[in-house]
Amino acid sequence: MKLNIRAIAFLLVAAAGQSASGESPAERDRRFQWWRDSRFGMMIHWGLYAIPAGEWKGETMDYIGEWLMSRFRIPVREYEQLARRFNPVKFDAEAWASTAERAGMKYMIFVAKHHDGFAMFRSKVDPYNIVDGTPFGRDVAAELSAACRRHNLRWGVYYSQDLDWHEPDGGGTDPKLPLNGTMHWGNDWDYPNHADKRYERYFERKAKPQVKELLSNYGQVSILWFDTPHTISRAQAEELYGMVRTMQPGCLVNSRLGQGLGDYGSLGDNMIPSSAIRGAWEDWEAVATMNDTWGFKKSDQNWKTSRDVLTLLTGLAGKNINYLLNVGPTAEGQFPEPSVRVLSEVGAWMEKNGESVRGTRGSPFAHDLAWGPVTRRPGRLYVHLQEWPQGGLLAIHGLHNRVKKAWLLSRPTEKLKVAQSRDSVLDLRLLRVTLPAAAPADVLPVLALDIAGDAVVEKGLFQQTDGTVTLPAVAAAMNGESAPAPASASASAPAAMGISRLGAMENWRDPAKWLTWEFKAYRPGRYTVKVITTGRRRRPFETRRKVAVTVAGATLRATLGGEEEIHKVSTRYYPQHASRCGSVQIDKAGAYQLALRLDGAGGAMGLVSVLLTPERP
Ligand code: JFZ
Repeated sequence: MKLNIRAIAFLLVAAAGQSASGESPAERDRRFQWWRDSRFGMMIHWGLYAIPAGEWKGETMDYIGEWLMSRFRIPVREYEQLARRFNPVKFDAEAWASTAERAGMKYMIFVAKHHDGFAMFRSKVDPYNIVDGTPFGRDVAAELSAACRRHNLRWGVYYSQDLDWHEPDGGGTDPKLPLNGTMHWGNDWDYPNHADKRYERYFERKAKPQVKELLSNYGQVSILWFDTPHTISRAQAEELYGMVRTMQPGCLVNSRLGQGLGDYGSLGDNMIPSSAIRGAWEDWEAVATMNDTWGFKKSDQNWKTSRDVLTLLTGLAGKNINYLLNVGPTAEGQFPEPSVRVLSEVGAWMEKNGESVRGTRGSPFAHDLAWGPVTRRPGRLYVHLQEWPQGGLLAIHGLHNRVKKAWLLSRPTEKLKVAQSRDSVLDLRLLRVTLPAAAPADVLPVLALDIAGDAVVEKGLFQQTDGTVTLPAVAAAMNGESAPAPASASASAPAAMGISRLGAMENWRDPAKWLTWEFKAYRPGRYTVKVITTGRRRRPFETRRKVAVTVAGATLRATLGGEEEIHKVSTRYYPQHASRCGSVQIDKAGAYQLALRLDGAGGAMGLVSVLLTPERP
């Protein structure tokens, strides 16, 4: 392996766990500027798997379509036959790039090689590719990257650097550690003897040289999106990172390269955090499907609506998180019609309201307002009105700036009435905006507020103008000390308690630790107290923990029953449940503390928030 001085520098710095390549925060911000301003990108999962489209010998698969070869344990020699049938005569790079651009997307990430090992680009490394191995014979990566440049889209590629079911030395954990009840990560049906596998042979022969081809032959590459790092070593990950940064210095690498390397955090599939994320990475990207599969499946018609997509896009933007939305084209080379329709509707919204997403940064408030998520740019705030205030009377607590002007982005000539006051007891500013009494017909209206200077908001947590008090896990103070782990604690000790990528407090088992929140309430009354928890992917409610909630001099003891499932597009894959713990009286406006304790032993739970709701709205 020949590495120039620059690459060696990357490796030395990366190995030291410092910021990649020793770049300064200012250099890093420059590298990230276009990506942060974009907020919205398209991922494309397209390959041989689009031909069977989720069906194999009469059986429809119950998993994501690009995993067909693994799900049906199809022998390599049999799966390879699909390549001879791959002739997507309707493929039109211009149409794909134009659809992405018109939807308001600013970058494209094309799956160049997925786990099945088939390269969707010309590769001299391996003839198992779209140019040499199919009747189609065209380099779609070359056509698509050129079309992206014509349509103001940054070009990025996804490469499965670890899993490769076509190769005897492809990665994947030991089959004794299955992915799920029936499937394994690696190919143990053609290559059952795990001990014979030498990932390093695969890495040197295929993965590394193909990544080099992708970095050399398609002009500027703005993102290298790696995936499922089960086997790759730290040294191998450093080598790939160093090669990317040497050959494409501005390129961003996601965290699924593995071994803690990369430039930004990739959330789990369809994982939508309930709060802004504080943790391993400064920048984060959510990756999501438009139905429930990445690769095309005939049977999957569970399409999200444009309102769903816009709710996710604006909710994520309000948390400084990019939204990478997937399209799975058909074997003929076309985007599924529902995808095209939804993206067209999203584009129509972006035409009028895109300034509330593009080039903005996340909310200055501690969490979404009762009406919806907030984004900002210097001198301006955007409130995405997922809920329309009764009678059009919008009130927002906690904004310290003078509001100079208010209007709906979809009605730019209609200036709205604004009134600002200050609650003397709580020293809490109150903004009132008079919107049209009835919500406009357009989906997800956006209120723009021109403010004097950059947004300054009340610090801490305070009652919303709809009377609710939301206490998010991410804003809790952790109290108490865990009992020291017994010396015999094995390496498989349970994961530590902390805020997960979902924005929830996870792995909270130890009753010796409890959470507290300080908040301001301005409205005396009786309040229902609910604990909101989140489960694992698509799992029903499973905690039933006993808790004790202490607030306003009262203590409520309850067993979390998860009786109310919270149905939002953001909780579709990671369900959230509300458990009622009782009600408390708040006698007067003022500052309060709420403490949440575990009562006795029990399973871990993912705490999203504690919610106080007035019993009389
Ligand atoms: C991976 C692939 O296996 C899948 O086929 C698709 O390409 C997706 C975008 O990425 O699936 C993952 C990888 C990581 C997580 C979940 C699914 N994760 O970290 O939770």
